[in-house]
Amino acid sequence: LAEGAMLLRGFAAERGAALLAAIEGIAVAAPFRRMITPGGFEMSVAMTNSGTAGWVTDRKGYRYARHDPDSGKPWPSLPAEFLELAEAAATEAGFPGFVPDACLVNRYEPGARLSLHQDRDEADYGHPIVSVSLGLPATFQFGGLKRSDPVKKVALRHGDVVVWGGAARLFHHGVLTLRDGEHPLTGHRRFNLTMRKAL
Ligand code: MD6
Ligand code: FE
Repeated sequence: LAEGAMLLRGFAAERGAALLAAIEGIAVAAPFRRMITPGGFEMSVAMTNSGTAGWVTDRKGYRYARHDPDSGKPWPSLPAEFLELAEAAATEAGFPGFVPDACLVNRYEPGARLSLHQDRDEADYGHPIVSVSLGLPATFQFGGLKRSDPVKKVALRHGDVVVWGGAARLFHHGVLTLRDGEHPLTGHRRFNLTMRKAL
């Protein structure tokens, strides 16, 4: 995609069912919810987390929190399948030894979108992010350091993994409005895992 950003087509495809089962387990302890942006808007993407820290947003801002604000409990721990996949994908992309401590789980239903943003709430941008797409396909927008930089569009399908770090770590990106469809494992939904070293 760019220097530091690599798309690994189908890298997680054969693990899709196991990853989705792990997501179901996470959602039992920490249900998906639509969070509120600092500007007061409800996000169209529903989110939950696993790991030592989870990404949250509310009227006070964006941050990582060690506890689920809805329950007051720690987030469910990172499943072993997530850790293994993150390490393997990062190694394949040239970032060996990646050990995430946070996984944001995004759930898209038809009509949901994620506007252009940077991932910059992590403590150290020296670590990459590993992103896994499951279920319905989506169009990913991939820009540059400036919000106004031109964007490339790339289709992300079930099992695709994106690893990015290095020069691309702070590039803007987003997901266009999800179109309805039916996937054998997820029905009318898309899930995305983004694994990070947040703390
Ligand atoms: C998504 N992904 O694919 C949203 N962020 O649903 C992201 O926002 C993202 O794919 C950082 C690194 C990789 C990503
Ligand atoms: Fe992001």
